[in-house]
Amino acid sequence: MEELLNREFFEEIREVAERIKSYEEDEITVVHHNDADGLASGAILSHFCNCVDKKVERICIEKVHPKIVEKIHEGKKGKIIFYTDLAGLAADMIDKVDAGRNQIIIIDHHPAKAIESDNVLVFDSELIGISGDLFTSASTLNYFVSSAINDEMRKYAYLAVVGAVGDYHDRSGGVLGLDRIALDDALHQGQVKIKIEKARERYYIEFFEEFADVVARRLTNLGAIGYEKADYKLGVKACIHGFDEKTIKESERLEKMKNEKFDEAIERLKEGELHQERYTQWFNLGDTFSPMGVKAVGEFMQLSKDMTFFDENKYIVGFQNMPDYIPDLGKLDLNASKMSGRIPVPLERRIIHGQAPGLDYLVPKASEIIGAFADATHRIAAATVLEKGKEREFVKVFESLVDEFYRSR
Ligand SMILES: [Mn+2]
Repeated sequence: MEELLNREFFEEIREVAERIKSYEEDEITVVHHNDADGLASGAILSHFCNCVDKKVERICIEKVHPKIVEKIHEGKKGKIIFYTDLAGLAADMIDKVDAGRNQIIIIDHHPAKAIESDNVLVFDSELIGISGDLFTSASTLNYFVSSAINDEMRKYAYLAVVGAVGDYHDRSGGVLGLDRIALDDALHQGQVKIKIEKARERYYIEFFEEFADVVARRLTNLGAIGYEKADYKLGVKACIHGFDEKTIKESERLEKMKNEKFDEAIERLKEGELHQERYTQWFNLGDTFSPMGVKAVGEFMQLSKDMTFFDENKYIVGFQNMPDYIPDLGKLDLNASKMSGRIPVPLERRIIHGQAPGLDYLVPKASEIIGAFADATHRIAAATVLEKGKEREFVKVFESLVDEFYRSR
């Protein structure tokens, strides 16, 4: 594998390994995202900590927000805190909140900002020139880091495959890049079999006796739809121990609830709750998606973005209120709204050809301007967390950025 990857990648792994080796406390905190890739990442890292004889405090969050980070770091000193499948862009904020008390290791594949800090290590594929949108999931990164340090972790190669499929990295017909190397590892170990269906690869995972896409979907149901009742715990457990009947039932129940809520939302948008601007069409779901986590708005848009009630030439921006209760942390005074952005296919083509600005530029930039916190941004899908009540202002700034792009051409 070494010859296939760049040197920086191995230097990063060595750095993580050194920090773990010299760590004398007995507990490590793992903060992870709540979608399939995030749950698989949380499972890999937790298991890795156990492999190096550490206890794990696991915290599943939907979004990186200063108030959430404050709560996580409250009372901690001299600890290692991992953040994974999120926080690539939030390193600076986390560094400020932590103020040198702990060692923070961010393992992420979303666009990131490098920072100069002795305490915060940002291991983000994007910073070493590997697209996290196409070539590596967070699970894949966690798999490589943990299995390079501890050989026992190689048995979890299948989780890298689940994470990559969960993030739709198989969308061109099969997973690529680092994800592919992890897949090869899993194939060689007999953990996965490839099945070709309609010129598309599907990955059958022996451990789950199920395909990776089905497993990823269950995990996303548990983590994202069942977020407020902490069903991600069932998901992380299933990653390592398999799915029991109860967990599968719960995933199905959540999916049914989600479909009902999504249908209701489509009706409301058709009936006039969709606002039209020059370049953007937007809506605010408020609390109507509760008790689903705020990932739901993004998934809703992913499923509906090409339906005919949306203008195929406009950006789609949706908001959903963030609850003030974080299952692993308790009640927080967040007063926050989650924004998701998606792109109908015709506009997507223009973005890919550089004829229109991508969400990876628009969302972080607009967030910076209004003081919001973008942490998961890709060209055609992005999210940010803003203060509740600033939704209109966000759209305004977003519009002006698109306008600026066209004027400058
Ligand atoms: Mn991910």
